[in-house]
Amino acid sequence: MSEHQYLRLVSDILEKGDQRHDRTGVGTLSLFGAMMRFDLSKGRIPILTTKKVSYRLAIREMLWFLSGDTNIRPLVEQGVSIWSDWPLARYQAETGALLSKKEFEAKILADTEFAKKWGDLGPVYGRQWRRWQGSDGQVYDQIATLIETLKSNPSSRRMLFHGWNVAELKDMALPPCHMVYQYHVTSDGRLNSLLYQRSADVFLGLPFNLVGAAALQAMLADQAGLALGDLVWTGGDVHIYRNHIDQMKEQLAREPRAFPRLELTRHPNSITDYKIEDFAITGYDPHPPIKGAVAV
Ligand code: UFP
Repeated sequence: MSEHQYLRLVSDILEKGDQRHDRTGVGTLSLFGAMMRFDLSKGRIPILTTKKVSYRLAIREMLWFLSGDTNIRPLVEQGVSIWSDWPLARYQAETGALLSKKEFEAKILADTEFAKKWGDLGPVYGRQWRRWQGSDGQVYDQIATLIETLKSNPSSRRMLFHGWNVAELKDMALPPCHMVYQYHVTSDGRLNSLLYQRSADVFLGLPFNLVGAAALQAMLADQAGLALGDLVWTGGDVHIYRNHIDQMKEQLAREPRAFPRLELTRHPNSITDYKIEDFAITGYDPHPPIKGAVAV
């Protein structure tokens, strides 16, 4: 079962990880360079079962990326708080105000101007994927180009999109972690994908990133009329925060179960038209959730 790959990665990091200081001040155990390969061809996608993963949040986040939006407001409207810590930290640093996340999110929802000013994350994923501003003055929709190429020239070796827009990094709340997605179509019409993630929080971030990448692959295959192949995940700085070590040991002691199935129940005309209700996940039978604080 392929969840063993994740658990092996966790135990490798716990055993051999370099103890490092990191930007957040929390400290990590870290390995450099890792790979996992998940076979999606049987309809199962890598939603971890050794703890309950709120996969709907990850799919909602992916739909938000695809919409091209970079403001947290539409996420908060759907009860998704995963991006709220960054703008809240900026708000507190710049105004000195001490708001809880709940209070901050309430203001984002109640006040359009406040949301515009404080809820934007800068030119993060959605902007780069859908509206990359070229030095030639043109705006590039990398996702539309990708889908077009998947349909018209599936043997291309140039099917990828990239979030690391060097000129705009300084304006982003967080430089992209899941940074490059490359695609490949086999001669029998299966869509493979390879995600390169430069930095991976193995306990909190990575389980989400796997769901997002798999959901995206399923949508792209649906749009291009292809079957699903492998999802290859590769990580650069792959780390466990020191305050997640106990949780990771607890998770390692659990026996993985079969990954759930994903079925898209509708075939929208465009990649931007998918709704959360279109993702039917069945057979998800995870162990209980494990809580841990996110390092901002
Ligand atoms: N992180 C992830 N996945 C994500 C995301 C962030 O694992 O999708 F947005 C983690 C990786 C790292 C931190 O622990 O957030 C980003 O910090 P840095 O930019 O210093 O790598």
